Amino acid sequence: ALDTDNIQADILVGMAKHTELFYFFAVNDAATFKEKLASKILPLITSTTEILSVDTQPITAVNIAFSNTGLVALGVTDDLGDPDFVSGQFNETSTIGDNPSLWDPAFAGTSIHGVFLLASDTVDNVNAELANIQSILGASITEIHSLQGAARPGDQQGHEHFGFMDGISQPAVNGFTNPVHPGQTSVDAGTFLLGEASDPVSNIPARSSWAKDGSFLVFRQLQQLVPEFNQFLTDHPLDVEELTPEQGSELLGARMMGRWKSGAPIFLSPTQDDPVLAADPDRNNDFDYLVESNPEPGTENHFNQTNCPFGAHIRKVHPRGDLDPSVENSHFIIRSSIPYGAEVTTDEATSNTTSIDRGLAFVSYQSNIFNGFVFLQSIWINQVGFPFGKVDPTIGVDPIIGTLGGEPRNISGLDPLVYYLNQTDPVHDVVLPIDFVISRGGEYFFSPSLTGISFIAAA
Ligand code: N7H
Repeated sequence: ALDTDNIQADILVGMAKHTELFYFFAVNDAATFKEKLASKILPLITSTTEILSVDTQPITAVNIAFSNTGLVALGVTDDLGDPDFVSGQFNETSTIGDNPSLWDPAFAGTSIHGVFLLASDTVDNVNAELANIQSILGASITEIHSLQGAARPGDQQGHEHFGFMDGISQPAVNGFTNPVHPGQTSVDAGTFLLGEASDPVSNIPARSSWAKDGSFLVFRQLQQLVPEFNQFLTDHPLDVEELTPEQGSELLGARMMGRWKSGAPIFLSPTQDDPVLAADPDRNNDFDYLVESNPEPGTENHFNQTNCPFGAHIRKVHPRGDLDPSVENSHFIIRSSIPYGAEVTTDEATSNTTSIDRGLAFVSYQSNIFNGFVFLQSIWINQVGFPFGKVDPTIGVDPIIGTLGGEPRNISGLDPLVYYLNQTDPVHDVVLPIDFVISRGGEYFFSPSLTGISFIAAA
């Protein structure tokens, strides 16, 4: 079993509650910072064990993670076996398809040393804990940036800003996740935690000593242009028999995502939403994209995107059954994101124009940044041909988050009727005129175990 007393809470369980603050800082005075880290900050850090039981959950859960420049500033120069971590995210913008001129200046460069994640039921609680941490650390740190995440209000709780339910599909971690639901893939803990079973990186001493049970945290501030997204759907309803234009718009959005707004997978419910299916953890992941007999005998998976476009968001990032399981299973991430920014205002909705910044504070955990985030982003999300081997060699980038540098994106198979006929003519692609998700930057961090934090403090 995993040592859950030693693993930070956000990695395996996710500590996002109603509100979560990401507080990015630089260290000015390493000696003072390390002394306070050991004496006063470490006792505040929430472990997996603590978050799992209501009796031990703190009012505000606290996690901490460090960038490579942060570890170096603190005197930790051990090789962690992860070149992307060493580069930092800003140096990889071209690999991951970002336009650095659209990045928030706070993320441009490698000046962020660390991040506190503070999660609670109220902003007041979070601010009180932040004030506590600031008074402990005093002038030894400086704030570089902060981002306040929050669950959306009312019935939109759990839904991201485009309106889709998030957090439905996560890999199961062997030796930890219980129960495992149908359709959930079980993977060894070393995919997420350094030094655990099947850790893909070997012969790196730190991974089996102080860095064991830590995880790389990829942070991304992903802006979502919600009024523009909604306008596009409204203006381009899929023309499917018996659907009203409104339902045709709904269907287009669902086919871009691979799930209805409720979370029901379109592969299982292709023409209409099914909230009961969405809410059932024993059914809402119980599918793959293999079509053997449906709708016509002999129609194979790579010819058929009737139920789900080859390039739908959830298919791009988790191509269930499209790939050999040995390939698919080495690219899992655990996601722990939360929306940020206010609800769309009436002015924005009527003008179809974003004026307030909102989006997703994206967090993923993996034991190797290349296998996880970078691979998904560069080989799957932003590759026009992926999933490879289908009848259409130009499927398009991910319609939700893929980008061609802001150029219009041709997406295959969004119209179910066209692909029922196995046509490949690109004239039937839906063209997305702009990117509805824009990266405002991010950084790569290492989220150590609690003993790892002690090691860093003593370095
Ligand atoms: Fe995605 N969304 O809220 O609209 N994502 N995602 N994502 N995503 C998923 O199945 C979304 C992003 C994954 O196992 C759902 O839990 C948005 C990045 C993975 O079948 C929804 C943004 C990356 C899955 C969204 C965004 C991923 C997944 C369905 C950016 C990786 C699981 C809910 C603003 C690099 C797929 C669910 C599976 C699901 C949304 C970004 C990855 C609704 C808005 C950058 C692995």
